Amino acid sequence: MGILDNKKALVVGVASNRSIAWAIAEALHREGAELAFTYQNEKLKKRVDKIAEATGSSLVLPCDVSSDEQIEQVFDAIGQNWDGLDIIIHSVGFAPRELLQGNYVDSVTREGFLTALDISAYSFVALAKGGRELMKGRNGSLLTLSYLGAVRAMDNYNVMGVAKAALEANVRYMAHSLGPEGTRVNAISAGPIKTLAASGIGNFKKMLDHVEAKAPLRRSVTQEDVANAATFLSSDWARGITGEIMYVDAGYNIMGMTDLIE
Ligand code: NAD
Ligand code: 0WE
Repeated sequence: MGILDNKKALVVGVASNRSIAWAIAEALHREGAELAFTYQNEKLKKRVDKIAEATGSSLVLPCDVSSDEQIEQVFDAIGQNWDGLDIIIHSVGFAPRELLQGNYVDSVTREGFLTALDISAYSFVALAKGGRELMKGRNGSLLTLSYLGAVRAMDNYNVMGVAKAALEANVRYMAHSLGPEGTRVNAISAGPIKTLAASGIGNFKKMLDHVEAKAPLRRSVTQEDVANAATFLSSDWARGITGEIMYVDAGYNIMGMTDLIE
């Protein structure tokens, strides 16, 4: 008996075995969900095939979220294989690398801004639109991944912070829109985790050390920490929760001034 028995879930955002989406897929599977996956491009297909095999899934579909056509094809395929859909996990973010360093106003461009907002924020509601009919009336759950840079100014996160702010507002408007049909919409705001999306980000180790020194729990979080919270939010245990941004960050976000106690 798992808390997701009989639920069908689509997982978007696996790029490696370190992806947050990979750990979420394992946890959803452990709790009994049946899974479908998408991959961004042919280069990543092999890795997604691996997690699909490990979780007994045979639905593995191409989806670059900048393409409405590919999104439509994903839900056509799901509709042909399943009688409905209960859960969508959106674990996708992207901004051109040059924009994720240095002075925000210097590095931001119109094109980079639009790309960041398109891939990191619009794509969540695009998936909601695509899956809407399949999810209607099933106590469905949509979940995305955010970061504290949505609500605080942070070195280097720059345009991604603006995109995450739009993503978090998207969560609230989508919750308002889809609530009447029984679909919940939430986000997890995760603390920093070493994944592909974090690789090549300067000073990432420094960020982890900082969190481990300052967070109430004196540690950083793991993919599994996020995956367990994601499983809860996707389950009927969270039936009363929608429009929420849940922090899974060892408590880092609550802190103000520290280091005054002798
Ligand atoms: P990751 O690199 O494993 O995942 C990012 C995913 O985005 C990849 O699977 C990639 O294929 C996908 N993606 C990017 N552009 C795409 C496109 N055009 N179409 C389809 N897919 C596309 O890294 P991750 O850390 O697991 O990131 C997952 C989510 O978690 C992101 O939204 C990220 O912002 C968020 N997040 C990460 C951290 C962290 O520190 N790692 C912290 C908080 C939130
Ligand atoms: O959301 C993210 C990172 C998302 C991301 C990562 C990349 C790297 C490769 C978006 N776009 C790109 N583009 C690329 O070309 N995180 C929460 C992880 C992260 O990224 C940071 C962070 C943290 C934390 C960037 C600067 C500062 C902190």
